[in-house]
Amino acid sequence: MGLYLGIDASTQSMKCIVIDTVSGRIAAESTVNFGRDLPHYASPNGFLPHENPLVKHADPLMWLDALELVFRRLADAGVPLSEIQGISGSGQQHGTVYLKEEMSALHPNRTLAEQIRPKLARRSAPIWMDRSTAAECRELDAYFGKRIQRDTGSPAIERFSGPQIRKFAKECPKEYAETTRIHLVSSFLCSVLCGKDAPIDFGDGAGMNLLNLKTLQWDREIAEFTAPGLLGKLPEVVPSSTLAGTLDAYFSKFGFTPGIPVAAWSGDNPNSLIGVGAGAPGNAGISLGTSDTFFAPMADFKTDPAGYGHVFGNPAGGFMSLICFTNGSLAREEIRKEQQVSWEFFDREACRKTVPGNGGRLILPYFEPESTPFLLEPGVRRNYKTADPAEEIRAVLESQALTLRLHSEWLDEKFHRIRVTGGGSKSEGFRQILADVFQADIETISVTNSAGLGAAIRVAHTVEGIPFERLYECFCRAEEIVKPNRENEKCYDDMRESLRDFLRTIIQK
Ligand code: XUL
Repeated sequence: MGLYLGIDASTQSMKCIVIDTVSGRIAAESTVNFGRDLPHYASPNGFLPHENPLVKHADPLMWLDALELVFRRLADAGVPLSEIQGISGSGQQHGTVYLKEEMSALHPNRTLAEQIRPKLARRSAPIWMDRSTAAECRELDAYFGKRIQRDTGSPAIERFSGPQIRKFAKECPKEYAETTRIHLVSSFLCSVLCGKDAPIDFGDGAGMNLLNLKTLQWDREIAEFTAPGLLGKLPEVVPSSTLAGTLDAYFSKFGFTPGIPVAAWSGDNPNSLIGVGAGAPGNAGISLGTSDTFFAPMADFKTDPAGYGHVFGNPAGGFMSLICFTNGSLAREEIRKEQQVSWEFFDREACRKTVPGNGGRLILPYFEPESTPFLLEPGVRRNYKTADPAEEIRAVLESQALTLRLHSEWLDEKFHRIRVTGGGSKSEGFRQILADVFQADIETISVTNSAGLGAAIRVAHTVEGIPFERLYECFCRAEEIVKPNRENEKCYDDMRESLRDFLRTIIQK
């Protein structure tokens, strides 16, 4: 028992969280924001500027500098890093890093960026926000049809890794041929910690359109079609609770004990599932961030007939679903500004002074192209003509909650408890709407960095065999619980029908 470190390498920041399995407390946290702390990378939002708005790449050296800085901050804060007993991490999903030399033991006197730079076969890494691979997705669709989704858990999707790799192989065949290893963000950073090549776990590997979820092996045929010789360039794929290696001696400069275990990293969504304490079937998580996501463990492997939901490996065993709604807080914030109201207005006026059902008002507020439902043309559509600001805000919250419910119904599961995180979860009024729409308890937890916490919990579980349930008890206890109001069930059942009809009028897919 002791201290375990979870690292969260997200789109805009690198964060650390240290848990203490003896006291059951969070022992320390530290953050590096790419825009604020590493401005020379010119990536205020985590990606490099590009003339084509569909291209979103990041500089992997920025992540390495951030890793050094976030460790330095932990050490400077007096955290006893020599007592850390194991490390794991979480990476933004789908991004790919291309290496032409094997990852090897680190040199103590050169920075990580200095020594990894010559190993990069491609100076930048496409990330999940990249939307420039539509042609490659259609090629995969044309060749494999429905098999891509049936076997990998997701249809060919622009932000996924396989189409990114195919595009690179087509456009830069020489650099692709020189590439000997292709990592995800998660397995790349894990390899750096270990000073040797690390595996990809089932959680993050499933976000590539390359992992066959029926065999839990790379799909030979899909890999070969994606890019020539790709199978030989992919790391091994393993269950999440696997030791990837041990900590390279390089990190003793921050005070870590070299040789401590490093557990395989995973993607941010699989880690968050664990970090909100929802790894067992019957639970679900909703993250209300810039985008909203709905994720839940799956009792059995199945795919979304509508093609929106994804299936990833659940780090606690089996599978999990993930559904991503691009216009989450993004839309809430735009409508808030349009109505010239404050966030406090949401709870005080919009939720208290209006009634559930809101006269049947529904709004589809898409300010960016939406992934669920798939819509390339942004636009705000309403089924009503008039609404005062409070009714307008309630319409957004109810429509978003109903959309979350509608697009999670393919899971065919009654959720009794849903853990919510992210900025949007601060509104009690929104939580009540979610409780009534799902007829489930809506719970918040105190830790905001659920991905980092999930990684710390996973390594404690992997190294010491502490059961997940015991770790959830310590670190993921519910802070506030909002109970559903049964009287509102019928009204939201009816509105769900109207929403489905309304969506049918605008769907392009
Ligand atoms: C999930 C997805 C994002 C990224 C970045 O499919 O694209 O959630 O993992 O957070």
